[in-house]
Amino acid sequence: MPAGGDMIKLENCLNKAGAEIPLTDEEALFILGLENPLALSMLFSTACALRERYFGRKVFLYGFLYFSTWCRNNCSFCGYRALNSGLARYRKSAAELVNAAVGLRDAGVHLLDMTMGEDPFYCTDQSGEQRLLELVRLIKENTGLPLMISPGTVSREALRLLAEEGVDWYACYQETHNRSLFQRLRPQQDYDLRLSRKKDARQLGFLIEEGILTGVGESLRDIVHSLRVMGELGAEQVRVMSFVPQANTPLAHLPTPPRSRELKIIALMRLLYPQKLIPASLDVDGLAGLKARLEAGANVVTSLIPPRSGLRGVSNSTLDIDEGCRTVQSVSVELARLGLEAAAPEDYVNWLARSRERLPKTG
Ligand code: SAM
Ligand code: MD0
Ligand code: SF4
Repeated sequence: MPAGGDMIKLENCLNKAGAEIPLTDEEALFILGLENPLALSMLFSTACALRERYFGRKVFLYGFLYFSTWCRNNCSFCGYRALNSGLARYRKSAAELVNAAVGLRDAGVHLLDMTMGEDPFYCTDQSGEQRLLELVRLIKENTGLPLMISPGTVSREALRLLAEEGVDWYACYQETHNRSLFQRLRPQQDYDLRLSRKKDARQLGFLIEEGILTGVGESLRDIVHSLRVMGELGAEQVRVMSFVPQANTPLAHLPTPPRSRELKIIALMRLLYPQKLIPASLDVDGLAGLKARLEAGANVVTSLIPPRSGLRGVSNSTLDIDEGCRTVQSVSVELARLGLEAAAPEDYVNWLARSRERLPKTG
């Protein structure tokens, strides 16, 4: 049982959040520091009530196409970093990708997230940009689904062309908004450039997703600061993923954090931003990790990957894929158990249209 004073403080915070009165930084920090099981279950049920207010029992499902695992960067946390020579890499052919995309569409995903390492083959110069655009066009023509692109820090011009092609979302995660930690996580990358690309994308008419990693040496204050920046950016989708150590990387020996940390951040995001999309990624703990993330207030399941397609994830890059546990079918069974259901395709399309109407008008 937490001390009486803390219980009153918690009830106060949760009442405020329920009334959608903004929490102070100190209140957000207090929430991130909770450990008592009763306090956590109160937190999670408030987060779920807020989710239900705006999304009912409906959850969105995102298919994941990691089409190139080649990367020019050397993020210290990522197995796809350029210096990792111990990795068999791939670039998927257009035919393989269309096949996977159509399979995901037919199974019922609401969106396809086209993700790559920062692979110059697809995007940096004129011809590179052409390859990425051709791939996007092909997937769009063959599926008609809404698209998210996660290409890393590409040029503003590349983003402009992708927007013209009708891509809905630009996902690009800062990982942290503490500049010195950013430099350790993303050495030789420019903090301001990465952040400004998201602002460019917003101006170009994209919806944007911002995200952080947890368990990489950030403080609770850093997390609260990140959540504020996400709000200022106007990101419609905000995420947190627990760091999962990768072989042959500088952070290979850093342990993965206890999951309560990610769950508290998901719940706090929901308290601060009841209307935003918040992913429960299958890429961290597979299907077994879905329940806790949804019960913390997430409302999008990401990283659905077709079995035996040779496509990989990122953090737990092969977990559950070939077993067929990252499919619409398996996820739907789990949703039903939790009293939730996959939204209808038109629900997602309508959500997108409404969100686009709220974008600041430019030009
Ligand atoms: N290359 C692009 C980029 O970096 O923006 C897009 C793909 S990148 C692999 C997508 C995200 O995966 C990263 O921004 C990071 O948040 C996450 N990620 C990478 N390695 C991870 C790890 N070891 N544990 C958890 N998440 C990880
Ligand atoms: C996910 N592994 O959704 C994916 C990835 C990239 N936009 C998303 C981190 O969990
Ligand atoms: Fe490359 Fe993205 Fe991995 Fe960094 S996180 S090494 S940019 S794939």
